[in-house]
Formats: sequence, structure tokens, C-alpha cells
Amino acid sequence: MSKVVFITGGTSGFGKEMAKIFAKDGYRVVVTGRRDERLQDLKDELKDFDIYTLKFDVRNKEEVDRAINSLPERYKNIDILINNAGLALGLEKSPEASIDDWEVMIDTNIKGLLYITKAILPIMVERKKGYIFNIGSTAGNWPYEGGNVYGATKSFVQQFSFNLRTDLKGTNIRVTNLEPGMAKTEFSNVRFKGDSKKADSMYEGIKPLLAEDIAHLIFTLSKLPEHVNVNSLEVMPTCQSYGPLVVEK
Ligand code: NDP
Ligand code: 8X3
Repeated sequence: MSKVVFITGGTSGFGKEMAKIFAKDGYRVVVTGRRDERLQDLKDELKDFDIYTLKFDVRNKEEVDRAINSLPERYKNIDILINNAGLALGLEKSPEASIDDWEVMIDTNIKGLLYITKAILPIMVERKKGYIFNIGSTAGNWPYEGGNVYGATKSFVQQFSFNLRTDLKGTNIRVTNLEPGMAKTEFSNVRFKGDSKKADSMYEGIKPLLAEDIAHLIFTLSKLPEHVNVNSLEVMPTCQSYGPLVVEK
């Protein structure tokens, strides 16, 4: 029987490309998101492959549990979970940033990821196998102006991934925190609330990571032998690197 991969946030960006690469390799793919039309489009695009979609909001614990419990037998034994759904809202510095935006990021990137993980863990623990990918970010490792709560949610994801590994000792379940840098997806359109000019300007004149790059990396990691666990992996476009610490005079 082919393996089952469960991908949150498959209606766009990284998640959509992940769905394609796993489906085309013969996996049974479960894709989730809030946008019905997008899920249907993906199903149409991958009609020759084994794909199942679930529409729910990761922020709603009851919806998450209901959706996962509703999975047909064929998709229940999840081998790979990719906790990818997430977002940044705003790039204002903390004094100007919106507390509502902060709450949405916390509810999605932290609490949503926890609801999904908690619902799927028992399946993996019982089978004593599984691979959990959490999508962190360079923003969880390196501070930048306006990164405030978004970066902090990704630091949470990193530390939770490490602690999860610790708790899962003896279960054979692997956990990787993948930490991408700047990638061109709908991420900036969401961050700038539909201001596509501002979003596009982020990538002008540079060669950012593409969703395909991240999908390819996840796919490659998933093929490593089962005794190999990559704890965390940070990846940036070549044009992105480090800045110095600053001193105010
Ligand atoms: P996109 O905006 O292209 O995709 C985000 C996905 O998350 C969409 O499928 C969206 O689906 C889903 N999503 C967002 N909120 C919810 C929600 N409440 N419930 C269910 N699904 C939700 O961005 P990316 O592909 O770039 O982002 C994917 C992940 O990668 C995120 O966690 C992001 O933080 C992270 N990341 C992105 C980087 C980048 O530069 N692009 C770099 C590092 C990390 P829908 O709207 O249909 O619900
Ligand atoms: C997305 C990367 O640098 O825009 O996580 O925060 S960044």
C-alpha cells in the first residue's frame, strides 16, 4: 500500500507544490485549506492521482478533530504530516502593529499547528512510525524589524519540534523543523493584505526561493532512511544572508 501524506495549507504556495510532488510519486495525499474552490482546482489538476481534500480552518479545534475523524479508511493511517498552514500579517514595528493580527498569527501558526499535531499523533504513536514536518522560518532564528510576533510564532514551532522529538523517544516517529527564508508564494500578498504591488516589490530584482524548491526539499528529506532524523534545516535563497548587529549612537 502506498503511504499517506497529510498536508495543511495545500491551496497555495509550498503546500500546493508538496501535494503535487507526493501525488505524482504515488502517495495517497490529503490536502487541507479553507478555500473550497482552490481545493477543487487542485483535485482537478491531480485527477489522475490519489488525492483527498478537507476544508477546515486550523484555528478551530472542533473543525480540526471532526475533519481528521472523518477521513475515509484509505487515508486514516497517516505516514507523513506536513504542518505547513500559516501566515504573517503586517510588517509594522511592535508599537504600530495590530494586536488582532498578532492574535491571528498565534492562533494559526501556533495553536492551529498544535491542534493538528495532537489529532494526528495518536495514529502515528499507535503504529510506531511516522514523519512530522513543521514549517518554521528563518524568521524564527533571526530577528528583523516588523518580524515581532510572526518570528516569535516560528521560534515556538522550532522549540516545539525539538521538544516533540524528545517526547517521542522510542516511537520511531521523526520530526523535522524546516526553516525557509524568503520564498515567492502568496505569503507577502497575505502579509500585506492584498496589496500586490507591495508584495511584488519584495521580490523585485532578486531570485527568491520558489515553492517548488521547498516541496523538493521536503520530498527529499522524506526519502531518507528511517534511522536518519534531520532535526532542523534552515534554507535561504543565495541572495539572502546575514546582517550585522546594530549599535545606536
Ligand atoms: P501561502 O500564503 O502561499 O500559503 C499559505 C497556506 O496556508 C494556504 O494554503 C492557506 O490556505 C493556509 N492557511 C492559512 N491560514 C489558514 C487557516 N487558518 N486554516 C487553514 N489553512 C490556512 O504561503 P506559503 O506557502 O509561503 O506559506 C506556507 C508556510 O510557510 C507558512 O507556515 C509560512 O509561515 C511558511 N514560510 C513561508 C515563507 C515565505 O517566504 N513564503 C518562508 C518561511 C516560512 P487557505 O487560505 O485556503 O486556508
Ligand atoms: C517567511 C520569511 O523573512 O519573510 O517566513 O519572515 S520572512
